[in-house]
Amino acid sequence: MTAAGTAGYGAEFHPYVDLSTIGAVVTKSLAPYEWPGNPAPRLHPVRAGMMNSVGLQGPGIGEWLERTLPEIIATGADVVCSIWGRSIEDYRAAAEMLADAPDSVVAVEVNLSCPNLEGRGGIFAHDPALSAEVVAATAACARPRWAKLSPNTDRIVEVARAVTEAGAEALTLVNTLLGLTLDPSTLRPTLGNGGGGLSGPAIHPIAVRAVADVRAALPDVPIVGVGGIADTFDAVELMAVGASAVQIGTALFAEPTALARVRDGLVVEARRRGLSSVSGLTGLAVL
Ligand code: RRO
Repeated sequence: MTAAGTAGYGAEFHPYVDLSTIGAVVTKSLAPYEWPGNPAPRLHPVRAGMMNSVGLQGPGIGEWLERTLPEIIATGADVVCSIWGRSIEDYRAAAEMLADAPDSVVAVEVNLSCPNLEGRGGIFAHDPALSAEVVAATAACARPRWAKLSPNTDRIVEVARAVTEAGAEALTLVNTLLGLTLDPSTLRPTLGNGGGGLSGPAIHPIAVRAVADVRAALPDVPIVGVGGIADTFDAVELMAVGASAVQIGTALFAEPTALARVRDGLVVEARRRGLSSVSGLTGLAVL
């Protein structure tokens, strides 16, 4: 799958990879309303990754359903709609707006872990009870909900347990890490909003650890692994520690076709290990 936030809201990657041949297109997170996002610059490349502070810019779910979703559906892709809000009521409204979405919207990813959400006193996914309340409020979307969690906490297992008890069918692990970079001449932050979220190969071992820890505690909950996948083995690693599927994000900025390269690499890797399907890679790690 594409990772939320790295492939837009529509079918813009279709010229590079037939989107009907990947797991799903995961949208950038959408709120029940239009949101302007943060001041530029919003992206900044760093060693082994990227910093971002996009600030949740988006057209709102209503506009997306009407104008952009049809172009993804036309490609034959499955769609996972990522949602965000500043309050529990926002998440509830977002879920209600998706209740009658076409069947191509196969799941809703409840983004509890944006690092660039100003003015609400922290990341939802650092608080197990609050995260559970958000997930419970999103049942109206009437399709499987995946909770996207934060690596910026040592409570990820607790949060994972709380959100699955509240109705999340799967967990997407992990979002970006809080970071800050400076411009070498001005010594001001490189991003328009100050700090941001770090993604890319730098965070890959952190994602692998998060998936392994959550899988050990909750072996029956499906996990979608995401964090710094650039090559096939990165995806194999996330699956081996317990992910049932993976998402690719930062690598797409330099190489949109990485989606197909890693997908095909997983098939080869499964065969090489004598497995009849890629899903056989899940849980193979010897820990
Ligand atoms: O929009 C963003 O700034 C953003 C989001 Br919603 C997120 O979940 N993770 C991230 O690194 N950036």
